[in-house]
Amino acid sequence: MTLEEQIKQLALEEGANLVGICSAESLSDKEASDPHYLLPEAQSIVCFALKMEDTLVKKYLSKEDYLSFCHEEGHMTKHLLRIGDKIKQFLEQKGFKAQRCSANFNYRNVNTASKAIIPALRNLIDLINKDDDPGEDLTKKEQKTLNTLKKMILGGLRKTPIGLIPNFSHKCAAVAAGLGRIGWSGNLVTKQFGARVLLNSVITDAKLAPDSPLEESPCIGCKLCEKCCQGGLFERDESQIIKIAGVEEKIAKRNSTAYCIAICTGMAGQNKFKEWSTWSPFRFEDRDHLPLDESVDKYVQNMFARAVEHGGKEAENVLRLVENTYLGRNDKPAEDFRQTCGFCQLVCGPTMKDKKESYRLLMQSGSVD
Ligand code: B12
Ligand code: SF4
Ligand code: SF4
Repeated sequence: MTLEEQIKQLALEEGANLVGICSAESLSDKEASDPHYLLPEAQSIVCFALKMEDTLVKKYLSKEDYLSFCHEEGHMTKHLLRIGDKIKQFLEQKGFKAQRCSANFNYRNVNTASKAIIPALRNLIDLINKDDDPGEDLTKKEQKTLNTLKKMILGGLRKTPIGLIPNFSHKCAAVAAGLGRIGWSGNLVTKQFGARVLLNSVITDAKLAPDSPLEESPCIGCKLCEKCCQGGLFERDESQIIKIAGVEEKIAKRNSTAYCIAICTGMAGQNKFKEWSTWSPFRFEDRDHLPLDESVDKYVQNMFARAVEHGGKEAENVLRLVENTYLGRNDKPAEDFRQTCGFCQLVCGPTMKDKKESYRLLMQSGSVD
């Protein structure tokens, strides 16, 4: 067996559903996908995918069962790290350098070195809750701490980076390695599983024979992904051309990431006509007034600060996001994972019949209070 075949066999034995190889050179033109950032000697990337369980996705979309799907996503993320570690070990045993990426929550422009923010935010939320409790009084010392923490942390949240640059873009690698193509939504769409896959990659200095990108895109242009997005991250009628490893993709024109962050982080999530929602119980004020220009970034940053000031569950939601970002999910139990939207990805099942059924389930699913 060639080295490439051995790597792919190992990935599949470890549970990957799709695996492919691309060259480092093919991805070096874009900051987000330049593998030399993580491994200066990078020559090749092994990219792999795990598929989601369709029945759990449908129960999630129809609001029948929340936690089973959340746990599935949490376990998938851990599984992606394990597969990556096995490939890294294998390559290192062969004498090569290898860098296993994080599946998600790892950005070039977010400094997560100091984890002190996590206990400080916990402390702030506890003090806000205590202050709001009519049966409790803050001591002078607590009041002082509350004021200091508010100044420090709320100021920081109002500067939350919105344009996130990943350490390494798995979607770009997956296109170059032939796992799928970028669909209208901006998600990777595969022939076998639609967009219902999560990705990870291993970067190595081994010069491996690359696979070819798929010639035809599995995206059929149904745009059901856009119909179930409340955030407006991407357009229905306007397109943009992007180029990945020489492949031209015509995808929806993408707007500020803030439009997804507002919804997908669980800060809000009811559709305009109040017929259905995400799994988030929170509704930010002025949902219909989410700015349509670049001021949306500021608006969403303020939303995080306002949620903390509210205290209670809304503040806990922000703490969860901060933990995800700072711990990169590596150090958190899989069961802690909470997803509230992801609809643009989850609606995009492997067949048109599945997509239509998934869309119908979501539209009839009502609202979470
Ligand atoms: C940052 C990020 C986000 C940000 C920004 C999204 C983005 N920029 O693409 C936010 C928070 C909005 C987000 C949302 C979601 N994400 Co996300 N996210 C990432 C992350 C960390 C990097 C994304 C990336 O590769 N960007 C590529 C760069 C090039 O995009 P950009 O600079 O913003 O693009 C601009 C230009 O450069 C140009 N462009 C030029 N080249 C390219 C190439 C691509 C691929 C695109 C889309 C654009 C683009 O277009 C844009 C300007 O309009 C990856 C994990 C990882 N490390 O890879 C997960 C990842 C992409 N997310 C994922 C998922 C599932 C989601 C969500 C469905 C939410 C969820 N439930 O998890 C939504 C989907 C939103 C959507 N329709 O795109 C999966 C995707 C799986 C799949 N089948 O594609 C990933 C790969 C995580 C994983 N390990 O599986 N995400
Ligand atoms: S839902 Fe339809 S249009 Fe959207 S990415 Fe999937 S196949 Fe393409
Ligand atoms: S995850 Fe939800 S809010 Fe974000 S782009 Fe997809 S459908 Fe829209």
